[in-house]
Amino acid sequence: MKTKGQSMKYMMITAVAGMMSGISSQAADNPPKEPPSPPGRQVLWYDSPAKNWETDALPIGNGRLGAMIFGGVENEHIQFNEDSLWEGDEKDKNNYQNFGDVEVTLTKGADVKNYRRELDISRAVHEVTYISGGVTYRRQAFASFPDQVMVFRLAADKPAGYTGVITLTDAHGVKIAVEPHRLTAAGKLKNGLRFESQLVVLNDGGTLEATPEGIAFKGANGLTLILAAGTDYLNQRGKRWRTGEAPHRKVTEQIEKAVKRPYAELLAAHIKDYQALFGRVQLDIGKTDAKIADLPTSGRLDNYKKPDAKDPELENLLFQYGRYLLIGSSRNSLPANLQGLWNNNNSPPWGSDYHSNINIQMNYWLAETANLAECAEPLLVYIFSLREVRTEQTSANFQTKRGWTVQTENNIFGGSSWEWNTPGSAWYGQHLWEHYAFGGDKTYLKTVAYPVLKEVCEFWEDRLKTLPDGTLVAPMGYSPEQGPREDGVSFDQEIIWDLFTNYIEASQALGVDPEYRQKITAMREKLLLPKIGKWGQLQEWTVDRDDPNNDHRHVSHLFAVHPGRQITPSKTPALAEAARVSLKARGDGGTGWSKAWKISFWARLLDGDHAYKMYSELLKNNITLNMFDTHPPFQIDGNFGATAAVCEMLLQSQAGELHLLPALPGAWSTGTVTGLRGRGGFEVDLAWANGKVVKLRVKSNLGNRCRIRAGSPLTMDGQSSPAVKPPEPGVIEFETKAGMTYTFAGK
Ligand code: FUC
Repeated sequence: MKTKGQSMKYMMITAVAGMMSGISSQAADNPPKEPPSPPGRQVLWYDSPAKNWETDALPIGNGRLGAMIFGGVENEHIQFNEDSLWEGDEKDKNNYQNFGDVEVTLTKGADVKNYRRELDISRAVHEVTYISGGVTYRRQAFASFPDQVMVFRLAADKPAGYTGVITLTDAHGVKIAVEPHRLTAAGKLKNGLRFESQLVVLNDGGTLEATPEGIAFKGANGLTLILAAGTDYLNQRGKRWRTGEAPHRKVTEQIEKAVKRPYAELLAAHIKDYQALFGRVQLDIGKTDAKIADLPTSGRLDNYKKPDAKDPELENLLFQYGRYLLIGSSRNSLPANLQGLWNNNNSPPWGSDYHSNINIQMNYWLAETANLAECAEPLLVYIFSLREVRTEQTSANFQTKRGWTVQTENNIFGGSSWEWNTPGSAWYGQHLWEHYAFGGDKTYLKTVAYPVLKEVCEFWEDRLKTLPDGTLVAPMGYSPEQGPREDGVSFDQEIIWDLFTNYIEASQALGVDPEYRQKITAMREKLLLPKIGKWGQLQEWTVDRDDPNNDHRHVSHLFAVHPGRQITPSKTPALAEAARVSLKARGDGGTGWSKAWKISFWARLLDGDHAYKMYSELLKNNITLNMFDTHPPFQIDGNFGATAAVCEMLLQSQAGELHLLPALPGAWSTGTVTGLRGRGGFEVDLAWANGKVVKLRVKSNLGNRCRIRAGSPLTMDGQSSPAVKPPEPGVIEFETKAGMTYTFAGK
């Protein structure tokens, strides 16, 4: 067996060596010809290497695999992750794990000049360039979704004579197998999860040698490193959460396929694939003064902290960075966790887990609106995978027979810890519903979303308590991190209202279960509704005891404003005003995610200037050098929440109409956006000037009737008057055909 294994490995090395000719011809074609940052590219860039993983290093990711890159001149440090490397099981929530590190140590370069490290989020490519001894060195790195590997290239414009050593370190202490072209780490976690990472090194000229430390290279003009990693995790409880096969075969296959493709081809395939998603939304909220625009990102962030600083392109970059990070941490993979998937610690803050009382949901608010619906799928699949184990655990805790819910902290095996977050599954249901509300896929609705919505309704049907006057309340609820457990907390009531509403609409859309729909409709009528308290606030509890001095970061009782749809300024103005009073009292402080949520609240309350104030405060105070959101520590929900909030400022659709520029701040009075999505299957491009819509394109993907609230008159192109008689000033309504685009001019 052993001999056979070795000879197979040997054959692979020979095959890899044979492919080097393809790679080497690329190296000569790969000098840094283009300027580092042509206009229109969105980049984070720095004039020195990263020192700190959490705040400086830059992330790349393909949804499943990710890396943080430091960009040192003499020592390139790449820390990497794969999103299923988790300790724990159904009973033990435990932690998301670090995978390992790759280091490329190079001999000291002479007089290093013009150092630049950048992350181009319009191409999802990381680059390091510098000049040393008259040679321009250039490194590129990317995480390819089509090839399911990460690729690192070291090149130069003249014979570079790269000499040094490449090491792989496994975060669980596994001994590395060293071959001249390949480093392998294969092992098992304490929970039995098998994992493997492989790094293949291809040299352009010079030599490679296996040493006890790693792979030594000498006199190479270029090097290509291809990294693949995986585990035997499977998101199926019936198979005990395992594929049943060691990850070796798959990881090897991924590597072997990638090494056969020339570097330029891997890069081109990656960029094409990435841009098909990233390019859907473009935003312009103003130009930054050239003097500021030329600063490295660190300088931009510093400058932005000044009281009157203006940098709309940096504000835009933060918006787009959220989209970059979601594409990087949630694609045909597990959902983005508290750190997306980037984690260098085997015992990270909160286990880098899935928190169900705000954080995992916030991670996904942008997915539908910011036109990344594919990136929502990992969450939906994850929710679906938990049903069986959660039903058992829920039944053991609540003695229920139907449906399920979650505790606050969750892992990938359905394991859960800390406080029961009773409305957690109903909140998950919102994501299941919204994927349909935006995309309109009935097969998905029928097979994935509807069964879950229904069983969670059943959970509440069995659990809701009837008060003497017939009102229904959720027993023993908990408004996250506020006060004791009691009946009828607003957080629970509002989420259950949302669940019932989503269920009713889902069953209508499918034309199924009319009787059960009626039952849920009747129950929704009886639910205890939000109340206004003695200081005009929206009550957090049934008892009117909200403290006006409570400035806690959780503002859970405003769920009905956002992401819910029970309270809107147009339909429930008094409750919206009460929500505003509560929000003002909670104040503008908080952690990154808390601020991000508050921006969305202000947007839903149609106060664009307050939303903008908080967006810019988040950017000033909760964004680190690498533009990660910090709680502190690093917590990615604030990045995602900030992007989602900007969408809410520019387009809302929760109230049965496309509301254009509902919360446009004075600071962004002129601009354009393309590709925002609205419920009902609409894609919207907008141009505005002085706060008013001047151009509008609405693409109707599903052929639904379209109602638009623009706030100012719009005329459909090709017609001299509005398409239909406006139902009220500033509102138009018209029928659409699926696949057609409708364009309008505004005054
Ligand atoms: C909740 C929040 C904390 C943090 C943690 C991951 O408990 O209260 O602020 O976001 O989740």
